Amino acid sequence: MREATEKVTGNGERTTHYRACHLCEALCGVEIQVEQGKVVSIKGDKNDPLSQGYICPKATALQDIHEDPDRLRHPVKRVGESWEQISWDEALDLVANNLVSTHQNHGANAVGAYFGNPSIHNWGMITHAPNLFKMLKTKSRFSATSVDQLPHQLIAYWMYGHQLLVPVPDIDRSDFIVIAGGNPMASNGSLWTVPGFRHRAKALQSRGGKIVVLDPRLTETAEIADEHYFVKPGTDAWLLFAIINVLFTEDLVDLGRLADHVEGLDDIRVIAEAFVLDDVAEITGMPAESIQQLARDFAAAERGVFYGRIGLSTQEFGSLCQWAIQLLNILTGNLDEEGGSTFSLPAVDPVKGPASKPGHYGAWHSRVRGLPEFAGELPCCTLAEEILTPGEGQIKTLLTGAGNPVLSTPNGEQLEKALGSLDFMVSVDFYINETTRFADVILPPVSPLEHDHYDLALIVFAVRNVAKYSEAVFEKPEGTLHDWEIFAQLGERVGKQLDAAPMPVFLPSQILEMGLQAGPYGAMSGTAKGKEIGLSLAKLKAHPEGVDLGAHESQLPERLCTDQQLIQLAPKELIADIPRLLAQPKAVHDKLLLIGRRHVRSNNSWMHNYQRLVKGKPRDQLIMNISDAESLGVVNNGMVEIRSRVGQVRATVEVSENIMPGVVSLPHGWGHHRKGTRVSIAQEHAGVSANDLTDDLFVDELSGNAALSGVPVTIKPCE
Ligand SMILES: Nc1nc2c(c(=O)[nH]1)N[C@H]1C(S)=C(S)[C@@H](COP(=O)(O)OP(=O)(O)OC[C@H]3O[C@@H](n4cnc5c(=O)[nH]c(N)nc54)[C@H](O)[C@@H]3O)O[C@H]1N2
Ligand SMILES: Nc1nc2c(c(=O)[nH]1)N[C@H]1C(S)=C(S)[C@@H](COP(=O)(O)OP(=O)(O)OC[C@H]3O[C@@H](n4cnc5c(=O)[nH]c(N)nc54)[C@H](O)[C@@H]3O)O[C@H]1N2
Ligand code: SF4
Ligand SMILES: [Mo]
Repeated sequence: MREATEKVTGNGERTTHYRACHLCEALCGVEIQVEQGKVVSIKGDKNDPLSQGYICPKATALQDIHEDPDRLRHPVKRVGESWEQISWDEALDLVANNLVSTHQNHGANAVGAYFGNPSIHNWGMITHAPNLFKMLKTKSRFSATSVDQLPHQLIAYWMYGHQLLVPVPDIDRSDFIVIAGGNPMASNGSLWTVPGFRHRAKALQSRGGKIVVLDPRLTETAEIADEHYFVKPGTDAWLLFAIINVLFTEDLVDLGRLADHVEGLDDIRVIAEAFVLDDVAEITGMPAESIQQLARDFAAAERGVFYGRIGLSTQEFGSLCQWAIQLLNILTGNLDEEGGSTFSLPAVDPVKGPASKPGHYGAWHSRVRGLPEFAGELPCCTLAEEILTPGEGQIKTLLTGAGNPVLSTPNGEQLEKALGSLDFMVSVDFYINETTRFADVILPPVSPLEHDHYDLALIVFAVRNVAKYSEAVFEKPEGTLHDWEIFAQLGERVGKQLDAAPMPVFLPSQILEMGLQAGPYGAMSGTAKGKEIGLSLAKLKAHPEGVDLGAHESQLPERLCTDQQLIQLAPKELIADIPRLLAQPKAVHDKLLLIGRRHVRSNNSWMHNYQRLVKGKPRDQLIMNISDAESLGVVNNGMVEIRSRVGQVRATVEVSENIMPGVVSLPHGWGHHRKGTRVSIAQEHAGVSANDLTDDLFVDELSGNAALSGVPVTIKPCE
């Protein structure tokens, strides 16, 4: 047993703090040393049961964010072009009054909200933001989900009955993994909490296992894989259904233990017949023999798993792709089996627990374009038009929390126009970034090291069941608020004015304690495991390195949330979407297709203000295949103009053989040249924003998820 804080006294006190890095989904355990109130080192924690000492270069940002002079420490109000520091009372009153007056004068839906990615890495926002929304009752809610994993959640909801029943590759026990549209060597894994992916992949390979990558770029993951195939952006659904077709025609379908727990198998067989190998080879660019061989190898693998990530969800057929991925694992008997595609059992269980939200689809539609809501949120590619289009329900006041949609959602320039036209905007964020600069008031929470932490969201996708509570490293300075306090106080103020019944406010740690006690490893659960382990906050505090709760175990059919606990193989909405895929134009047009990429020293739009992470050669080049460069007359390091339906940007070209002909790649999250921000280092490394090219009208129509991949662009060299 270790103390959360170990003190060594000498010339000045040195303390050691154990913590989970919350910056990305990998949740690495870190050991932070502090001397005289200053972080002096951040290292991987070897005793963390999940990450076992692994960290990436971004871990240092925990210190850099904390110390960044650009980080806001007090609420600010915009006065013309400048910002004025105001008190918390004034700020919270001003915000609450504006939220309430918009609500009263224009209706509940005139108050919009956008929540960004870090909001799910911040447990206080998860526990306390809903408080405010219960008061506001707006249907104009948006989040980074719909530029990301929405199709995964939708498919889980339709097939397994719950949006969070998303299985993950059981890499530590697998011997065959196909990775499509994911680059864990750069991203450290997503909807797959797999810290130290490299080490785990190596272990798999040294057990005799194999990794296959399907990606339009020869990525860092493809480089360490055993096989890599180029796939034309946006055509994966063809490929995946062709593999399913091979499984049926070659009699390789074997559902194993789950055979009696599925519905709709015949429908799948019929659908797959439309995907003929030779056609699919032409459409996707992957040779017919390779598709066939991959199907055979996958079916033959003892413990195999197909994984498809963001390159498959942020495309025109994102939902069909994620459906096909689940089908592949089920049809080969790999779902819910050791070394296959397995479900976690988190200590605070969002699936079977009392706060479970299975999801709902199409309960309402966006006002302007009629795209469906999912789980209470509308697709964020409709945010700008919902602000700009007059009529009842037009968004007049916007709340953003932990996000930067100007750089992270399609058609950023249009969104800028929209934000500039709002009656009122408030942002809960500690930076004046490309989005929050439009706010009238910014409410900054404490620094990440000034609050305690428990991961309530991403742990669902972890490769092992673990639980870890991190104490704050520093006490929060006087006169500052946690994210949860900001939302609790706004909820209280808004509730009072709207005459809503007050909500009881518990601390996040009290909510955690209740969740742990009632959860599958808690004494109150009444299960054998619960009695044996008796997980509680006190137990987590006694083990700051984290508590290991074991490898994933088979849980189906009991964990399913569908009627009669049957897996729905062929939901009607998905079947109805197949004709849209079959109508996809097959002709190769004269446009190049734009995709993105990630770099291990970056994280969406907000790791560019730390010198240690941006130093070195620029990383925002447009990668282009040699053959395209030759035919366009573009040279390496030359400047080009890239145009799409919505905009144009200029970028330097990196000519490469590691990208498919006809495809170009530009990372997102850059474009820090915009005026009025306060991110000084990022401004010196401005880059351009890929989302000034991505198109708000280019979506997966079924889910409404943005299609950020496969955007048609034209390119010409600059004079
Ligand atoms: N073209 C293209 N676009 C993409 C993607 C892509 O692959 N290609 N990826 C998409 C994906 S997957 C995502 S998730 C989105 C991300 O899009 P967003 O979530 O909108 O953007 P981020 O850059 O993550 O936002 C970071 C902001 O959160 C703030 N923040 C950080 N921590 C906290 C905190 O604890 N509290 C509060 N209140 N604020 C905090 C930071 O200060 C910063 O301003 O981008 C999407 N956009
Ligand atoms: N370093 C770093 N880590 C991060 C982030 C970051 O910005 N930087 N962001 C975090 C977030 S919010 C998320 S959601 C995750 C995302 O995690 P990943 O899904 O692993 O993200 P990417 O690295 O963008 O990998 C997507 C891959 O899809 C490929 N691709 C694009 N279009 C297609 C297509 O049509 N078909 C196929 N088959 N492949 C395609 C791209 O070439 C790319 O290699 O990463 C998280 N981790
Ligand atoms: S991979 Fe890096 S950023 Fe992600 S949790 Fe680990 S140390 Fe933090
Ligand atoms: Mo994301």
